[in-house]
Amino acid sequence: MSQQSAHVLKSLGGVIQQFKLDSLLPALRACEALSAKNALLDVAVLGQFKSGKSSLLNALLGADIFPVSVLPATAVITRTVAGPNLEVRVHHLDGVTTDIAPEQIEEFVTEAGNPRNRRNVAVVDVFTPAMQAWPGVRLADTPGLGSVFLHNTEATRIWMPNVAVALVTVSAERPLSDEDCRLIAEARKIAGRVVVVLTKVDLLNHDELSQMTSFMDSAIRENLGGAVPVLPFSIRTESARWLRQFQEMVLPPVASNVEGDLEAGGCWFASTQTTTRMP
Ligand SMILES: Nc1nc2c(ncn2[C@@H]2O[C@H](COP(=O)(O)OP(=O)(O)O)[C@@H](O)[C@H]2O)c(=O)[nH]1
Ligand SMILES: [Mg+2]
Repeated sequence: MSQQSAHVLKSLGGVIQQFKLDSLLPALRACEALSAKNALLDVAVLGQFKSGKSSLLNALLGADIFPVSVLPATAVITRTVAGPNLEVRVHHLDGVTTDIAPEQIEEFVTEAGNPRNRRNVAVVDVFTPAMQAWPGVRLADTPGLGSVFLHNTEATRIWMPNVAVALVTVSAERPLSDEDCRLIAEARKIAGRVVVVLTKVDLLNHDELSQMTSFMDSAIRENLGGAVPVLPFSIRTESARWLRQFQEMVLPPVASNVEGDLEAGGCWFASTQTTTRMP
């Protein structure tokens, strides 16, 4: 970090503390993190509740790290990054950090274990050997947007400026909604790259999947005035194939561009082509 940036951030921190502007603390932390040497590239999964965000991340990691539920499960932003052992670190809103046992994670990141975020968690970091394939990349699970739990939605919005790559999950159970389009538009403004992941495609037959992806391509073009790649995905059937396709298309370019991305301020990709990948 340059001396000037360090000075500005320090002054900002002072102002935030003096006027008790706690809601600005996450944004300040984001600036500090991005300015730090060896900053990580954040790849975030965003999407409506139950659209399969946590399941997608668990499938990618090959480990059940993120809690999955038929009810809204993820209450705070949970990030995962490479580490030699499985370790879980909780950052509280007041700046205090505590390490917890991996079995305790649900008590901190789920709505059931941490209702209305009464434990005042800012973010949870999971260090795992499962991320060794993507050094420098931090995958983040987020609370769903369009939520009945307003504090969850707020947590995601406040943190979004950190995101270099946004994966927006849209469930095959329901066609692309206005809310999904708004989220994709918002993600495009903030993240350098946006990929829409059409989840739960096991619920569709081949023809329905074709119809759904063409509908999404045209709806995205119409609503956003440009194309965004749409990738089908499922954890239930043929998961190995979807996963392979996802890994080929999304993660290696991200991992190999970590340094360039960070130097360029996190923006290395602007999609102009629809690249829906069909089976
Ligand atoms: N049929 C089907 N169900 C899925 C798939 N992925 C997730 N689910 C289910 O969808 C529900 C919500 O999943 P979750 O990952 O918790 O969604 P999140 O709230 O977006 O993180 C759970 O009941 C999952 O078992 C999938 O590929 N196919
Ligand atoms: Mg979740």
